[in-house]
Amino acid sequence: MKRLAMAIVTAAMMAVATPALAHTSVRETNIAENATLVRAPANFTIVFSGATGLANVTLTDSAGRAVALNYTPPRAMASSFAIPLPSLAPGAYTLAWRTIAHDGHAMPGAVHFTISG
Ligand SMILES: [Cu+2]
Repeated sequence: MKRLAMAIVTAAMMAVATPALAHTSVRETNIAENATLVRAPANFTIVFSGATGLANVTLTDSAGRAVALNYTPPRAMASSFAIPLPSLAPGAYTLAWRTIAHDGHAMPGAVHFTISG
């Protein structure tokens, strides 16, 4: 049972890391998955393998409450984005986004991180 759960988690992580070939993939984020940071950087930066549309970005705390972001995605496609972050209280957060590929398909992505304070 434990093995199965691990396999599912691994598969889910791979699905995030390697989206379908026709789509852009995440090259780099300045906050690594499961990172623990003393404080939030001024911006969350994300670099994709090619130009993509960014439909929306959300930040939620460990209780699932939305943390307000002062950010509107650009209308034009781009290969990198910088999302200003507010100062964050210690706790666990999920930064999630949705990109729109050239073919119109939406691709979700997320980074989970903890602010240790
Ligand atoms: Cu597609």
